[in-house]
Amino acid sequence: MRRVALVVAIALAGLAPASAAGRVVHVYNWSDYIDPKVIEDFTKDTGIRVVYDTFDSNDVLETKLLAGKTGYDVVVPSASYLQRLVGVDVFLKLDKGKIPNLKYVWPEIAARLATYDPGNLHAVNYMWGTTGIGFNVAKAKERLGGQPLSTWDVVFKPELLAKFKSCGVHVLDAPDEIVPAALNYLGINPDSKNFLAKIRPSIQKFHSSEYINGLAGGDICFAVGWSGDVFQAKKRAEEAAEQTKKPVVPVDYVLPKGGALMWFDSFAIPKDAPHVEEAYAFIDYMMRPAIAARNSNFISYANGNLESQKLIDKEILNNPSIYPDAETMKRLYITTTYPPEVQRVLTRVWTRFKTGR
Ligand code: SPD
Repeated sequence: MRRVALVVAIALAGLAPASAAGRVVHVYNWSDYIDPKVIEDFTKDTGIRVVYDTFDSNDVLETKLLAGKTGYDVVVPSASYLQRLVGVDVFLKLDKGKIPNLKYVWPEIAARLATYDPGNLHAVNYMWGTTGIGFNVAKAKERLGGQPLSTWDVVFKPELLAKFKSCGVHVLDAPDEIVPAALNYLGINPDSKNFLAKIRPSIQKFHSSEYINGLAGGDICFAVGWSGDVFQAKKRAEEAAEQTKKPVVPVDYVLPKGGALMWFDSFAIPKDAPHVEEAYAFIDYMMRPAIAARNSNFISYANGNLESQKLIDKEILNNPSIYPDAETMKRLYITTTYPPEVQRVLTRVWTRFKTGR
């Protein structure tokens, strides 16, 4: 993935504490998952330079962490991967005294995260969201003839997905999410072999980040994707229309009625992190309510910081597809880590699905 080396010179920042000269933190986070100004401000406020790399797949992150010596100080695995990596002792047990802003965590989210990391010993929730469908409202209307796009039928009924083939369909390259979505759709029908193969011809690409610009620019019309990313696509489409004075590409997100995955991405520190003190400083900074709110306002994801909600834009906080209300919450399910033998089957099923063989 893209490497964004944010070398914010301490000398230029002017505000940097002199004692912090030369300090650095290496952060490995999801793409499109932070307000870039927040990184600059972190350096200004603490004097710690940030080297910021991005990924768009838990599998990529996991492979690196299992190989070791990544050089990263802060990483952001999703909860089911966190669970497996905690099991093989990849992360430092957090010294919570070094993260005073933990007092702002949202207890409900911390409790949910404890399913994966008992006692919340190794991770602090950053953002959380859901996996649903991003779509071009106008193209969906044309193709579905006014029938609402509100269930997973539109993905898993081959004849429905085929209607979108001509305007571009992307699906997350995330077997741990798409296979459970298919099983949930089937009501856990185990015989899913041919089932996925039938929708394969309508899918142009498996990718976990290109769909943001794809939807915003009208190059694709349909994506199984992550909530905040689709809302970022909507925002980019609106900004582009504003700049070009052309009609806006109408993007929307739906959490299908049949149920959708809810996931949690959390900060953790690898055991072999070279700059542990700086990693704590980074996590603590991200847990400042004002900073957590700025990030959520920028990336359209819910965060795990209760106090920040006072500062979150109303259109984000009151959007049930970002901050689900009790009714929406009932439709969300979670997945936990797979034992290695199941993971192997999943990988095989996924490769067969993608290659269409
Ligand atoms: N662009 C940031 C997307 C973050 C998505 N995290 C998803 C994890 C799903 N298991």
